Amino acid sequence: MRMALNLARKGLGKTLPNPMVGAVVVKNKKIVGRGYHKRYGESHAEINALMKAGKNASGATLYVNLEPCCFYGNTPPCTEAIMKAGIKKVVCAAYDPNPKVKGRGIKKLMEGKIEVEVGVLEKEAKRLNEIYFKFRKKKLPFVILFLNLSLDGKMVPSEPFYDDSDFQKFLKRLYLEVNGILVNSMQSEYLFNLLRKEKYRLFVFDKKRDNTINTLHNLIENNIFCLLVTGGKEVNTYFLKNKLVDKIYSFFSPDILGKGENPFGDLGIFEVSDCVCLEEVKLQEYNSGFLLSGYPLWRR
Ligand code: AOF
Ligand code: ZN
Repeated sequence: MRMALNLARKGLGKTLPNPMVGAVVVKNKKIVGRGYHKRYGESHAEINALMKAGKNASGATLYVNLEPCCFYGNTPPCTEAIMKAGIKKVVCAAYDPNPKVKGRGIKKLMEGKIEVEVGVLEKEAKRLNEIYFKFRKKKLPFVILFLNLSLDGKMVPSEPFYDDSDFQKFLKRLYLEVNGILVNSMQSEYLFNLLRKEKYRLFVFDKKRDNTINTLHNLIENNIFCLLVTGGKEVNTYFLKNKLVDKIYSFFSPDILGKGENPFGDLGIFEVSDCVCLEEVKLQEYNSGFLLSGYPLWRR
């Protein structure tokens, strides 16, 4: 399954609104076929892996990080191809939240007398496709809040990571998934330069004008599945207070400013025990600073 997840990752930035999916066919403890969903509209992971396996697929086990589909979309149902190939057992990581699938794929396979196991590395699989799961379940884009802070927690008006090639690699990877950026009116030159690469659509935040939830729903209609919020204090506070943030990246440069703006204003929290905390925190070291990431948890 780990191999399936790694194969799936190769589709990063090319599959949305489809998920990233990888599949491995195993027979007599040997890998006889591997495949992944390369880009939206093209054949599914299972089909690519089954093609590689050929006749060896008969009696083999298929590992896949998402429940196989069971309907005609851009491509025919994977469940049919799996049964036709004579696969004996299917191991998958998670159910597909697509209303056209949602357990029906598993049911179809079981009706075809195929042994099925669901839930292997489920958490990792859901994280890998966190953008897909969010829009399928909530019809909302996955919102990433990006903060650029000094060591004393103030918003840094420049980009200390401008010349940091390792950090640029991280940003490149991030921008493969992000397709909309929300800013407030005060923007840095760096961000504007990035936005000129037109793939990203720019939204300017206006609390008075926008009903944010409606606006976010509209973004999905416009194929914005992942929104990067990188505004000022007002935007950050609004998004966090309204529980609209799915993930936070906070870059800390080892500089002490002594003065400057805090990234958040009043969040309406009175007890320390009620504060917003981050889960699954990771810390990555770069030449120009540290990048902390995590998923916010609201305790109230
Ligand atoms: C799979 N394997 O590799 C992927 C799946 O229009 P289609 O035919 O490409 O179908 C897209 C839907 O199929 C997508 O929304 C999701 O439910 C599922 N994605 N399923 O068995 C794959 N990419
Ligand atoms: Zn499929």
